[in-house]
Amino acid sequence: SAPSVAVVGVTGAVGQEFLSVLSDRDFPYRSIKMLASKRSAGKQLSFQDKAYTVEELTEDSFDGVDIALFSAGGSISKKFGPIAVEKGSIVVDNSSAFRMVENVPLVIPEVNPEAMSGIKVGMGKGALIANPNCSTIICLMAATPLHRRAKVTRMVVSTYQAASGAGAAAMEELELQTREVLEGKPPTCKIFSQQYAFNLFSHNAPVLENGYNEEEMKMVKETRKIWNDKDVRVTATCIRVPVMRAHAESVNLQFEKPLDEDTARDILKNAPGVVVIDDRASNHFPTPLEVSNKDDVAVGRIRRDVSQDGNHGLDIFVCGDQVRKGAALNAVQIAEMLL
Ligand code: 11C
Repeated sequence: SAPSVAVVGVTGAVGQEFLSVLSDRDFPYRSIKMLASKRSAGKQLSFQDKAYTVEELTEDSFDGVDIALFSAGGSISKKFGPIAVEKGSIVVDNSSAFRMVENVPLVIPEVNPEAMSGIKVGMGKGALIANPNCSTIICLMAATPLHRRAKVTRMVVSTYQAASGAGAAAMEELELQTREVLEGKPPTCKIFSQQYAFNLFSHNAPVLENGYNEEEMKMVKETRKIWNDKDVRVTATCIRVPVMRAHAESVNLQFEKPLDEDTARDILKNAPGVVVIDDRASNHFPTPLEVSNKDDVAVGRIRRDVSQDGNHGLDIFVCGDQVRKGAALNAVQIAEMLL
């Protein structure tokens, strides 16, 4: 029979998107629990024409739950993920809590579905599967088909990340600040420490001892784990830009084998979950607005890197909906593979 599902963090930006994606994809379920913090408990939600009351997340929430989709932050995942697994649930976790833990699969279904082989609803025990960071997912959706053909040896990423990556409150802050600045008022800075509207700044994740911030090091480490390639060299610079919900990334690739730009374009045109927008004549390439609320990641600006010898380097520009493919859609695709 269809699985029983729980959505943890259902009132957040990704939690709400879980519901839209489950509905859009007609995900089969026999029951669905809406879970959130005490603060949100009691709120009414409507899902597929049925009314639900948000329940407080507790240690007893997972009795009889087959699949638990978590997006309530790392500390909630750390506390309740193992409890859910203990109760026999398969947890698909959107936080960074378990991504780099050995034996926890870190999965992009189009890229490394084999990492979760054998994990299925009905196997008689719980399990944890981690959803990668949104910037990693969006980058690897485009880079992987090229990597499979010509083997990436080095990747240099620069991101332009949207407000949604920092949650619903950051999106509200961007909107509010935009109005305030236009009205000549001082911007309200609550989520971010500096003005966001009409500005951009280095990603708000903590800066580490090596000078990289956590978001950048996630791209480095997660790529190695997902590609199962500890030698691939990755560097990233992550920037927050005043865009509402889709991330953009400039990705420079260096290959072991030659790969010309026409072949790369053809490979990307045939890649699942990817669309190519690469119209040089009209200067039309992917934009965050065009991919917002879309499932596919868009790639364009596909060109030979003139700083590298022969056809051993390419530059591409990628945009993807951070809330959708970067989070909720990827997690629901993982859940589909559990059935
Ligand atoms: C952002 N990627 O866009 C981040 C937020 O590890 O899941 C998500 C952090 C994570 O700001």
